[in-house]
Amino acid sequence: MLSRIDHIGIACHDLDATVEFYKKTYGFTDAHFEVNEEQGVRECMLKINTTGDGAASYIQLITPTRPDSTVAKWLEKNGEGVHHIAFGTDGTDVQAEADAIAAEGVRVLYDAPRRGSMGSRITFLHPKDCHGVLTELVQKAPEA
Ligand code: CMX
Ligand code: CO
Repeated sequence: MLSRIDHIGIACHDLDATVEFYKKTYGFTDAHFEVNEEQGVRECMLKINTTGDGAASYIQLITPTRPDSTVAKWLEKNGEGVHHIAFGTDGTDVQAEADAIAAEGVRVLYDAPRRGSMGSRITFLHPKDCHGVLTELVQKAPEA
C-alpha cells in the first residue's frame, strides 16, 4: 500500500544556497546530504516531520552533477521548481506496488528498483501517464 507522501523533489541550481533558504526561512534543520551518481544528482533531504509519529516526510533538494543528468535537462527547460512527488510504501515491496500500478496502464520507468536516498529502493512512473506529475515510489531501508 502507498500510505504517505515520502518527499517532494525540488530541482535547484545552487544546492547549498537553497538548503540555507529552507533552514533560515522555515527552520528545517535536519539535513542529510548525499550524491547519487546513478541518478546524476547531489541532494539534500530535509526532514520536515518532527511530530514523532514515525511517518517522516522530506523536502528533497536536487541539483545535477553532470550535464547529461535528467535533472540538468529539466532545469534547462523549466528553471528551478517542483520536479517530482514521491509516495512511500507502507513497508510493502516497491516492485510489487509498481507492478500493480503498471497493470493500470501506467509506464514504470525501471525494470527493477534502484537505489535512492538513505538506502531506500525507488522507481519512477512516467509523468505523461500521471497527469503531468513525475511520480516516484519509495521503500525505505529497514531500520538499522
Ligand atoms: N515532471 C513533469 N513532466 C516532465 C518531467 C517532470 N519532472 N520531466 C519531463 N517531463 C515531460 C516533459 O515536459 C516532456 O513533455 P512534452 O513532450 O509535452 O514536452 C516529456 O515529459 C518528455 O520529457 P523530456 O524533457 O524529453 O525528458 P525525457 O523523456 O528524456 O525524461 C523522464 C523524462 C521522466 C523519463 C526522466 O526525467 C526520468 O527518467 N526521470 C526519473 C529519474 C529522475 O528524475 N531522477 C532524479 C531524481 C532522483 C531522486 O528523486 O532521487
Ligand atoms: Co526523489
